[in-house]
Amino acid sequence: MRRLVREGMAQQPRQLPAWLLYDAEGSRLFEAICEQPEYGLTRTETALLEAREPELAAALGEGVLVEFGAGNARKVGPLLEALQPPAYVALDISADHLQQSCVALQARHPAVPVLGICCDYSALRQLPEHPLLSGQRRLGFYPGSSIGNFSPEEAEALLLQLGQLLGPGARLLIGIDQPKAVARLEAAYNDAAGVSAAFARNLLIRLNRDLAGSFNPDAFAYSARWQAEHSRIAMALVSREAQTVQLAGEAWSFAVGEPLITEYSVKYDPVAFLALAARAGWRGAGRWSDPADDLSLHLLVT
Ligand code: AVJ
Repeated sequence: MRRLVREGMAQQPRQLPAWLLYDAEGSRLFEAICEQPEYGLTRTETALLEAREPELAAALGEGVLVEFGAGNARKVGPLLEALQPPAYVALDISADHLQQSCVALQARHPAVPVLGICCDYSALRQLPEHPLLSGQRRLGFYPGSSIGNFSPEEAEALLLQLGQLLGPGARLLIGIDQPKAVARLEAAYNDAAGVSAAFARNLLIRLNRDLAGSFNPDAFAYSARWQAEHSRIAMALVSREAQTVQLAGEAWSFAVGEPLITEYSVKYDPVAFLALAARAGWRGAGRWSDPADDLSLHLLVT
């Protein structure tokens, strides 16, 4: 963490890995974002999963279900009911959150063995050995457009790696948010209640705690802007003044107006996403969309 933070702070513009946003408080704030009226992604995708559950389950077929970045694991319910997989594996960076999610999910679906693995899934090369996983085909579930946190180059490398982790016969059901009206996009990442801003500022609080930082969160203004040339929302904390901050044993100075990028959220139209997936060895085998065509669920096969 110390090394990644130093590398990110030395970049121009400064940018920290998005998974750092998800300490216990960050995970709680992200769930609150999902309930804001401006942030429709979670509601829309959940409704789509529920409405298309029989088709999605039939298209996925048999295998152990592996979810990347499971969070509260509230989206996988319909698939678990329809598929009754030999096991469900939840991967997430936030340990306490993951534990609670798995316990709650196991109670709701007693017939499916639930395994939780706390990790940065983008750095995971293989699943640990486990009797429930050996000799089983693996189905990936990667909802929420979380892959949008990665640059297109990183996303391509990640899809390649997920294919290797899932192994022969792998299938991947992935949720992708699409470009839409700029006003809607910017409002989704800067809600009126200020939850998105609190989520970003919580990163500074986390760094103060975990890496002996001296950030004053109030000395940074939150900004979420659509960057059309990159088809992404850029979320940043912008220094309100010239200031120097201690972090990880070093001093970092910010000019007035200098941003610290907290995350990007890249949006892909279906054609662009399938081209990216193809470069990583995946073929599109199905696409489901909501009535407004705001987002897609893509089924990828190897
Ligand atoms: C979890 C990456 C999908 O980009 O929409 C939402 C993160 N950050 N609001 C997104 C997020 C602020 C979210 N992902």
